[in-house]
Amino acid sequence: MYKKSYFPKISKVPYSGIDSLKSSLAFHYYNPDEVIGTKKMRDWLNFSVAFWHTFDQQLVDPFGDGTAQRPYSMFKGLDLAKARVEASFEFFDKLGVDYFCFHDRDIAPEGDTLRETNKNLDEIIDMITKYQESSGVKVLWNTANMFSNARFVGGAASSPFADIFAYAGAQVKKGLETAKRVDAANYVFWGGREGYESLLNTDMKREQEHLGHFFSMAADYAKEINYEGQLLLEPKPKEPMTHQYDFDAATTINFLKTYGLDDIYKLNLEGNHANLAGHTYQHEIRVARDAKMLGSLDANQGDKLIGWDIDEFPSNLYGATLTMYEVIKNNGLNEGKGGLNFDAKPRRSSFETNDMFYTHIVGMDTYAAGLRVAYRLVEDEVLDQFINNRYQSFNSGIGASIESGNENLASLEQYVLDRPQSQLIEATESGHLEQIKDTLNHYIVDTLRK
Ligand code: XUL
Ligand code: CO
Repeated sequence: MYKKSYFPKISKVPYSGIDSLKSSLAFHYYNPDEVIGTKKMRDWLNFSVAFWHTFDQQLVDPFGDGTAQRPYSMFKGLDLAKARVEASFEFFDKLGVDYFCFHDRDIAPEGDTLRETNKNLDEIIDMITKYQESSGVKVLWNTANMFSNARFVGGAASSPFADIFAYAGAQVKKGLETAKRVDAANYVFWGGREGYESLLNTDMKREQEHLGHFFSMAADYAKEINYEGQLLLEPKPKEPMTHQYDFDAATTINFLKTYGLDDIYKLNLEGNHANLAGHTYQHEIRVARDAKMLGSLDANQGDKLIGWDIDEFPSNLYGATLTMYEVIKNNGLNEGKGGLNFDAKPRRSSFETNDMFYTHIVGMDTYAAGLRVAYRLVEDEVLDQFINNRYQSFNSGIGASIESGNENLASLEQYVLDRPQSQLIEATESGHLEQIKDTLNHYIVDTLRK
């Protein structure tokens, strides 16, 4: 042990209910073993800490250096890597989270060659697997960082340079072996620099074909080594590249279908990425759910007033409610293999050690509250009633005939040709959106009061 304790002033974060309105180092809505409907809260939510934001991040922004004050900042190199692992397992235990996620390069430093880098990685993984055994903490997913190093300037699997494609292949091979060693429930690919800046110097089709080929090689290798976790792609529309190949859920699903990979891969969807693509988070989750490709979630939020990906901890109850609505309707995330990973970091001004806890507490409580409200909405069929009603004209008559494929354009013409405008207007109904939103507000307030 480098230190006996990294967070000596903090004890296990308890569930205190809502007796006090003031935030404290306690959960007000997250009561891990409480059963909501069919599952315990912890199993609906499978909360996960993102190693990179919580233990590596120095809280830089595009204009300023890091501000973070961390209890292991006196260490360097592999010592720092090891101290961070020690700190992280103390953190998971005190916070009461069951999972964490990491990139290969978050947890161990690079050497000069991949062989040296892999050796560093193995040393840290040895340590992590020991901690996993004693604590029971699991890995929700791991991934390869193929975007920070200068070699990935033009991408990894979509790089115009064959040596870099080869390097990325070798790195993912090690990543999948690591996933197997730590028994990661999922392995994630976020295409950091898989995209392009300008078509003036890019062969888009050739790059996308390379990418498709890369993902099929990765799937083959996962099979070869019997890695049984779920493979996931994580869409993001921009940052760092101007055009990202995995723009959003629909684009990514289309990409997977084009390369015959849609039976193998599912999606890891992130709140702020959805917003950057001009969607709500709920939209992205619904697209994946409808395609039966909902894998896991990176739970964070953006800020409409700032244009970049700020990875803010979620605190928006409305958004969390609608996200959890989709999760419940999906009966959980990929049969319990998915979870809510806080791909989120404290604000640059929240630099104290305590803030590492407060940020996770607000994120966990927000989603726990969202789960409680959403479960009631589903149970009471609040939205289902509105929606089923709205489409009821397709349940009989011409609507049922259209849905069963018995109509064609000529028969539809015959049906409406002489229908006066007044009758057509009568066939429509108000969407009652404000009424629904009012009901939703009542559900949020009423559920959380209890
Ligand atoms: C970047 C992002 C990544 C992925 C993993 O915006 O979300 O942290 O989740 O590489
Ligand atoms: Co993410």
